[in-house]
Amino acid sequence: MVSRTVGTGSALGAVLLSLLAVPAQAAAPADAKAPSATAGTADAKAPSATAGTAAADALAAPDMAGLDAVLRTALTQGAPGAMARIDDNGTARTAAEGVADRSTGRALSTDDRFRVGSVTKSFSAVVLLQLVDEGKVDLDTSVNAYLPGLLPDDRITVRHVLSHRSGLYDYTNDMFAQTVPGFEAVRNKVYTYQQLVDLSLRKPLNNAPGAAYSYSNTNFVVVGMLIEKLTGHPVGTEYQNRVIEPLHLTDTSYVHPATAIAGRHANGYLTPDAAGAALVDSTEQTVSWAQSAGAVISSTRDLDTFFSALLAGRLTSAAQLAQMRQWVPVNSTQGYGLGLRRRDLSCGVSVYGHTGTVQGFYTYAFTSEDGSRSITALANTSNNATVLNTMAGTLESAFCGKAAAKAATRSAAPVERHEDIAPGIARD
Ligand code: HEL
Repeated sequence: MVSRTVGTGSALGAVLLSLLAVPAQAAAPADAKAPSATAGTADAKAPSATAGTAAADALAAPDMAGLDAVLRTALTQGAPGAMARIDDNGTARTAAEGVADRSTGRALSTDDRFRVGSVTKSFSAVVLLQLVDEGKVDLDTSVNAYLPGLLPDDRITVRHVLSHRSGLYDYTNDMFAQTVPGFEAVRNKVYTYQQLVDLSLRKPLNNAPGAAYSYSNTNFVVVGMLIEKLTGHPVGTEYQNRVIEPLHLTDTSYVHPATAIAGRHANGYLTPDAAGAALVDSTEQTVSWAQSAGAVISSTRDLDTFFSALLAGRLTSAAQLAQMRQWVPVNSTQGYGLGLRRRDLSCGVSVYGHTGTVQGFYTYAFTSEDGSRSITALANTSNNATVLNTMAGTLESAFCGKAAAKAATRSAAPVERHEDIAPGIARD
């Protein structure tokens, strides 16, 4: 067990100062326009802005012993390593168990970089919402107005793709129906965005535009295409200029289609479908199948900094942050905004961020209402729903403190609800 407390006051101060230079901070119109039903569209699941308002100053102290117990449990369930970093008002607390590299036995460290999977979607959403702030794109305009002829239905708006309500089929359902063969088939492949959209469009829409929440990587491939079309730059350049540099995220990169994770990093270990089969080292891959939906590399410190800044309102205008926080229900304890998840914890606290599953890496990165307390947790395995569910407990330890442990002894641990879009892919 590694667990330490580190003051980060001066580093945080530098970040805050630098944020004064972040573009698109100007006060924007206060009307956080709620999505309206397009003619002929059953906007059955209209997002609401009301859920999740617990004040950050009411948070219990993090339960570091409970956090470490969660990480150790993940190891007993098959994760080679598991770690978490909490950044709480300038104080960092870290815990790590197990190994970063099974071949050398090197211990996992919270300084290690890793693949963040769909946490990338929050980076993409921030870039697009900054473009909304700049008047370059409108949330309630058809995607086809910006990318003529791309999508089969003109009623699909920019807001629909950002909130997974477009109905666009998720091509990864088929790609990863068989876990290891699916992964090996794409590990070194380089796709264009158009090719990924074409894979999706082989299947009909899951639902009429706006009618239902249906998580799909295709949506954030379209977001990447919008960013590139509107800015004239690759998404990596926009992440760099708008998020990575202003926040000094020195562990964060977007290197598509390069396959290596530069610098000190955790190796990822994919769990095969066959029970008892050896883990597959899945560290190196292009992640071209995901790109703006999932190819960012980062660290626990950087993701804490990112979500703290986002919820504190330092990456978009207040109006666009309010748009990101218009929730579509996912299940009884979760909502999806615009590239942002909300999770309601057992102690009544709601937290904001994203989860990520990319071969060999499970990530949870969430922050409090005002961004003052953040946690990023990683297990360096995937295709292991037991580990995924266990790692959700890191949020309970970080934001509910010892109350979470008490609640767990009173009733069964909270059960994750999965949208089983493809065999073995737990999506929520
Ligand atoms: S799935 C999710 C998660 N998101 C979505 C995206 C991401 N990741 C993927 O689409 C990867 C799917 C394959 C993952 C692979 C594994 O476990 O490594 N599983 C299989 O191949 C199963 N046959 C909704 C969970 C998110 O949290 O947003 O990241």
